[in-house]
Amino acid sequence: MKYTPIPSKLYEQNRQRYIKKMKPNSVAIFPASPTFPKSGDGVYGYKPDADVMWLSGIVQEKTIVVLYPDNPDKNMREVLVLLRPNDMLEKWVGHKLRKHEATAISGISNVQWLDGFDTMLQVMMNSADVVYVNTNEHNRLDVELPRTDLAFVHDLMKKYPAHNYDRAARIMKELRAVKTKEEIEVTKQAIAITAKAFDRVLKFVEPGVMEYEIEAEITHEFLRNRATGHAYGCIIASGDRARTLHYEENNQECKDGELLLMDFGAEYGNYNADLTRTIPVNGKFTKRQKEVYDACLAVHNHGKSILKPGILFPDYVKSINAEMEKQLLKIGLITKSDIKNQDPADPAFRKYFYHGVSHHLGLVVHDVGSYTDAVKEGMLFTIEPGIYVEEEQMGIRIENNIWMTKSGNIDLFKGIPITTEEIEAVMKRK
Ligand SMILES: [Mn+2]
Repeated sequence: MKYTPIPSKLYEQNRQRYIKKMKPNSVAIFPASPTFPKSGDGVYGYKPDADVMWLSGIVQEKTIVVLYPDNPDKNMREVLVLLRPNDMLEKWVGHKLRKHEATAISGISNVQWLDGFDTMLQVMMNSADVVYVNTNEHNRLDVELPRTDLAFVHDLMKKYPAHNYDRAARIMKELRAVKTKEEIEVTKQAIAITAKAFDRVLKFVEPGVMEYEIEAEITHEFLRNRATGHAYGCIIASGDRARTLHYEENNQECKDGELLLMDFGAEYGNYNADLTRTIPVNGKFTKRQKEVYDACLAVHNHGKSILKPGILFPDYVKSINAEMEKQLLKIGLITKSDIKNQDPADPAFRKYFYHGVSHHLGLVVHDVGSYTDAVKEGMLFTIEPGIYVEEEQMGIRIENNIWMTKSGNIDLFKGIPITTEEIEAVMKRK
């Protein structure tokens, strides 16, 4: 990992929050996600399991976190299980964590080697009544590969069929959605790096540059600032490409007169930033581009003014949609009769705005969290309305990351150019 050490307090606090939600005399087991094979003998760069990361800060394959807060043996209330380092492995792939290093990162004093895990677990299982097992409960989960999370649970249940099992993910979903001050501090670093990359790009873009050259500028800025890399496949979409929400080819020329939509974010300390900006390739918005841009910005600002603790998430979405409808009327993309004759299941504004306006953000870009309940203090959301106009080969999206606070919210992207005037001022050339 490239990032500088994160204070272990972040993870200690998270474990305390989790333990408070556990039933009496229960044990919770969190195995890390596996490494994923490429074709041939390669593997993809290790992406730590978000739950293991949240509980321990450990980025190493085959790690397991075990919590057993009511264990009569004080030393066994929090245990971190690690792969035992061996010479040959380290000659090939490099250093593996020693016990004292893992303790420094996680704040967990009892670190055990994986080869002793089964024996250790047997003693714990024989005394615990409830076992929290962790499976991926993301609402949009869709995988073809065999699920190692399920395999672990099945094995455990086969060996210990008489225990009461419960869902670790249900608690995780609720807790991980609410970010602590410490987590926001790390997120702010991811955002600061993302802001630097955007500034670099504003000064770099001109007619004739290729989309991949812009991607390279961003990657350069990310890595030299200790980001792990991109939080997700970055989208550099000039002209009509901007209407494709997950366009990642980034292989076209940016042409004079076009708009350029860029959706990218740095991953730093395993936390993510998620920024979208739309800029004019030649540094100056046309009158029409500015009109559509300002309509999108008005919806964005409306979102910021109402997304606060207490609002029901579906009510927020309804209000955004109403504002979008108003703005689209104003710029002539839809008419009053379009609205009058619309199918309520597919309203007129959907032709130009066809995605969700906000998602939870954290250790995962589309982080876990509820989209049906009231918004809570501590949640971190994106606000990202978009207007996509096929007739005008144009797509605009404006996205910031907003942290819910007791008194309202904080825009973590404050200071990053967002109005047409601010963008044009930075792009201005002699
Ligand atoms: Mn987003």
